[in-house]
Amino acid sequence: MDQTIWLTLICYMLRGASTEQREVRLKKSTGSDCQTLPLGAPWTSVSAIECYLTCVDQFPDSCHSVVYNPDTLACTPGSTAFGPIETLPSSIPDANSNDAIYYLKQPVPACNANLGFALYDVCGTSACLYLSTSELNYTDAVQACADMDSILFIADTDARYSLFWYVGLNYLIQDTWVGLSDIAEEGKFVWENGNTLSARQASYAWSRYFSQPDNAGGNENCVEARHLVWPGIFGLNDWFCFELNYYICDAAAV
Ligand SMILES: *[C@@H]1O[C@H](CO)[C@@H](O)[C@H](O)[C@H]1NC(C)=O
Ligand SMILES: [Ca+2]
Ligand SMILES: [Ca+2]
Repeated sequence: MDQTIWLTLICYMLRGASTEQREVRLKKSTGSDCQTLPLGAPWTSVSAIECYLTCVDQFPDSCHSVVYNPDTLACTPGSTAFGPIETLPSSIPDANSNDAIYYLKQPVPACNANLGFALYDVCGTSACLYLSTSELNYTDAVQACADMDSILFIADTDARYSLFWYVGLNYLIQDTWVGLSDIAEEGKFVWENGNTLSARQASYAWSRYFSQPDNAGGNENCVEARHLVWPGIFGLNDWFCFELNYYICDAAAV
């Protein structure tokens, strides 16, 4: 059951001498569907809408969600919303209270369905992805994506990782390459867009069930999404680049 609703607001915001008018669509989600990270300490607001407007006023560039509790009137400013990631410390809302999260839809990338790409969306973050139907080694997968003006899937933020998690659990049926490797320098994992895997992401993204990454045989340098049993326990694993795997191309990250 979808327990979410979109609220459409017209916001009038005073910015110096000029008045900016824009439409804001906030989606309300209860329980544990969506989370965010707090941008600061909570304050009191009389409504969820006032909560959001105050958040934008205080954090014009980074407020993408709020958590509002109608019992306590507590309003907590939040960053980009993301779907549940197993254990991300300090994430809100608190699923055991009447906290509700209201999040803003992020820009939706153009998506060319003719090439087999489709939009996937979680908690307002979307990506235009191609889920392969055949297997290639890592270097051939990188090239296959490039040939379609795309890049192996990049999950370099909490929001994009949660989208990847959602796709992994709901659509993948085999071990699948993502755009992450330590080919250039052993132990230093870099996304195909050049961003380094952050320590915080590393704390939740690797499969804990086999203590990954383990650089088995001294030669595992490419990263796959791996299930213990498909569908089942899920996480990242370093793996042999020459092995054949399914792969995900990401058109939005180019
Ligand atoms: C991947 O396969 C191609 C042939 O399709 C081969 O030329 C290339 O060396 C292989 N890459 C790896 C990392 O094994
Ligand atoms: Ca390695
Ligand atoms: Ca491994």
